[in-house]
Amino acid sequence: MPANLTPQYREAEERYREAGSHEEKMVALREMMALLPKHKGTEKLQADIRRRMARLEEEAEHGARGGARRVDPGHVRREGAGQWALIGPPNAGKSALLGALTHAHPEVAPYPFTTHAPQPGMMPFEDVQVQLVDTPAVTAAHTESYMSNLVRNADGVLVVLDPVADDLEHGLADCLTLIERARVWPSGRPLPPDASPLLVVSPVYVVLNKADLDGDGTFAALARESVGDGLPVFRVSAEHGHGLEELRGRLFRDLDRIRIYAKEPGKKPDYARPFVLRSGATVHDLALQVHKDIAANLRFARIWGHARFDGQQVDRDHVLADRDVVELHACAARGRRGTPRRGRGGIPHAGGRGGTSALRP
Ligand SMILES: Nc1nc2c(ncn2[C@@H]2O[C@H](COP(=O)(O)OP(=O)(O)OP(=O)(O)O)[C@@H](O)[C@H]2O)c(=O)[nH]1
Ligand SMILES: [Mg+2]
Repeated sequence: MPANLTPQYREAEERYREAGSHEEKMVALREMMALLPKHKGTEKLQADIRRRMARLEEEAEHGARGGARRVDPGHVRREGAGQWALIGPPNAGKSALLGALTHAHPEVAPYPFTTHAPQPGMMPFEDVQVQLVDTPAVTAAHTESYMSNLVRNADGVLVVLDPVADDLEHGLADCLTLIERARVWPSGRPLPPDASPLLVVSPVYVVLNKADLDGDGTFAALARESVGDGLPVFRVSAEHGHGLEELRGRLFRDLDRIRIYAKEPGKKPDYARPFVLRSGATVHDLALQVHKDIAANLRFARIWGHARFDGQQVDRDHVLADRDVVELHACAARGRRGTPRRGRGGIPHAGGRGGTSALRP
């Protein structure tokens, strides 16, 4: 079957060929995947792109095979339910916010340009964890070259500002320029009909930090006017805790993920380690995350939660809802002598896919 590749796909492929850095290659591969028509004729190509992405990911972590360890300063391995990039002008409190929301201990100091490299931290929320990445300051004079890819690769962007600072408007403008350069379109703004297919639509929020220094919210009100429409604004104090709980909830919910608790027949659900899937995921998507053999041999599932009744039998295309409990039933795989082996019916406990594509918290 012909692949019918579009000119935009060819352009992304060209960018991949010309990419100098690891991150540029990764961005180009993601674009190729997004632009690739999804049908039978492109299945091999899809698998090939996925393989190349996995290899790049592996190299970023452990260095090219047989070669020297190759560290990409802008690469942060994705972990947990999703990744938010914290960007902003110097001294706004990005590191203080990372420290307040996660178990990380970044350096926080009363002078600019304290943070020199991206630093991740895991934010607990209910029974999952969301990854936040603190980054070096963004200014018109200097922004690390990898920032654009870091912003594009994240699932969401937090622009952290100090509303009491004199140059709030410049700080905001510099961050918006970076977001535009990264070809990220804020999900709160309507996408123009002639938008480039290469744009990535992600939530972009403005966090007005240091609310404790702005008691009656006068500065925050002025800042909101500068921010304009389509960018939700949160008022917090990283150091005093104000507004952090609301932000924490939004940082998970707005990733548009669902949590699924797997159970084996006759046993209790595993509430400790939910599988995290994209909203709209089906029983088959869950099975793929649990184990490819289970996905291949899936017969049906039983659902507790948003089903019509507890233990309802559903097929592979059933769309799951947040906090469903699911029991997967796979049929017997054929043994060597042609006799069907007994299917396991249940779910191997630690069967979540490894690597970056798994959304296991
Ligand atoms: N009053 C108050 N001060 C804060 C708050 N959050 C951070 N700060 C202070 O602001 C200063 C800068 O904080 P950082 O977290 O280092 O800021 P940053 O944005 O990471 O700065 P760079 O790494 O230099 O870009 C420090 O003196 C913090 O103590 C807050 O909520 N309230
Ligand atoms: Mg910092």
